[in-house]
Amino acid sequence: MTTGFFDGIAPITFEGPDSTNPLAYRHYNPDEIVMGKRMADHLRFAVAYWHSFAWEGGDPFGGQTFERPWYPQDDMGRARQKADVAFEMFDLLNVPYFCWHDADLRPEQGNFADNLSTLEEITDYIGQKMESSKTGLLWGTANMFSDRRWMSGAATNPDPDVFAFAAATVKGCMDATHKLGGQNYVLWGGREGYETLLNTDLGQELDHMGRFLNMVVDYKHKIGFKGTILVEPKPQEPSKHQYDFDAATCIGFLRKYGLENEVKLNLEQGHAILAGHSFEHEIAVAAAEGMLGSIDMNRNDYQSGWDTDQFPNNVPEVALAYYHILKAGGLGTGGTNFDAKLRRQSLDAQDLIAAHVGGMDVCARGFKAAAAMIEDGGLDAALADRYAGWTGAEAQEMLNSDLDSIQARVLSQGINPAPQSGRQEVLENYVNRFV
Ligand code: XLS
Ligand code: NI
Ligand code: NI
Repeated sequence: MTTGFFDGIAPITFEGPDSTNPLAYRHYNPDEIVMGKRMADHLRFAVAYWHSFAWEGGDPFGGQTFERPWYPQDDMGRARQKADVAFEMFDLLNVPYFCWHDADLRPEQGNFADNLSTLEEITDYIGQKMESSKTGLLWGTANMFSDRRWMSGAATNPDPDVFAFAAATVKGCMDATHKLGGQNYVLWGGREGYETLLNTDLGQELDHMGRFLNMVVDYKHKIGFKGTILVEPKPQEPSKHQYDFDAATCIGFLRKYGLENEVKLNLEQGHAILAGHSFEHEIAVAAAEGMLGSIDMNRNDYQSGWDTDQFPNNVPEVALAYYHILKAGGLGTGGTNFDAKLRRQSLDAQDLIAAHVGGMDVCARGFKAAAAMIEDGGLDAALADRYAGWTGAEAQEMLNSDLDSIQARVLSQGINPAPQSGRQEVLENYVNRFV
């Protein structure tokens, strides 16, 4: 028996690029082999429970616009109904993964003991559903930013009782993630930052955050959780400044607190833009350090300057992101999570399906373009050519020498570099052949 929420919508299948059916995949063909692997296994798509089922359509100027049979979300019966609808959507989309926050799954109870027991109850229910579903858990996480108790931070809160509440909460969420076979556990610190330095001891807060994350890693090993611990950079919003500002900042933080071999990054397209970067920049920075973990795929409205969490629709942008992911050896335990929500005027069940179908198709198209560029090898050849000088023995020896001997060599050989073209436009034209 179904909930009826998606009545009239058939399972979404691949119909090819010529299809005009708005509810069909035109590019995402899960079983198609690309670079030796099923497309589904490269992309590892996930639905974000919070945007698709918990968010009610509010914005800073107005409240709920959606009407769903599982509202108001203050009751465990309706939490189960919400889970039923979620799994119906996962089946319709044939999506391999989903992701959640504790607060998306069950109502806030106002105290820790009841938060924990209701989380256990609903994740047991979800676990039963997963037994007959093809959809697995990409990651779980704790929402430590919505309730007012978190207003001054979680692990970075000046009040040690909030640190304790946060630690207890994360333990419960890690246990639930482990129970459901989660592939990763994510920490995004929306309120781990500050509103004003006038009331903030930045050094102490960072030390607490480093200690907290070490406890998370210790607990992962204690319970034998094989997934990856991920932190998610974002420069601001909701805090004025967030400590996990961008990939480079997070990497410095992880090294300072001895976590560089334990924790990787979950990078989000819109967060990269908020930090003044491109998505491929963030991916390349993480990949260069071996810390690429997973991606949250979305886009911002480039005029509004907010984290608008829209579904992706720009193939060339997505192609460059997947190009760097493929170059880094793929997503590993990570995946492509649609941390994306409908516009608040998109009221219908069909909008929810169409948004994911479009997002998956845009990603598949970009991914295939990226794979074609890798297989063609044009960018790699251009790189090899540009750095060819460094393959010489003299250049390599220089890296192990010193300023004295380098100066002597420049004088004796009369070294006088001849500038070479960077060929940016040539390379941009090359990319345009594929996207
Ligand atoms: C918010 C974040 C959030 C994380 C999970 O901007 O992207 O959705 O992905 O807490
Ligand atoms: Ni975000
Ligand atoms: Ni995110």
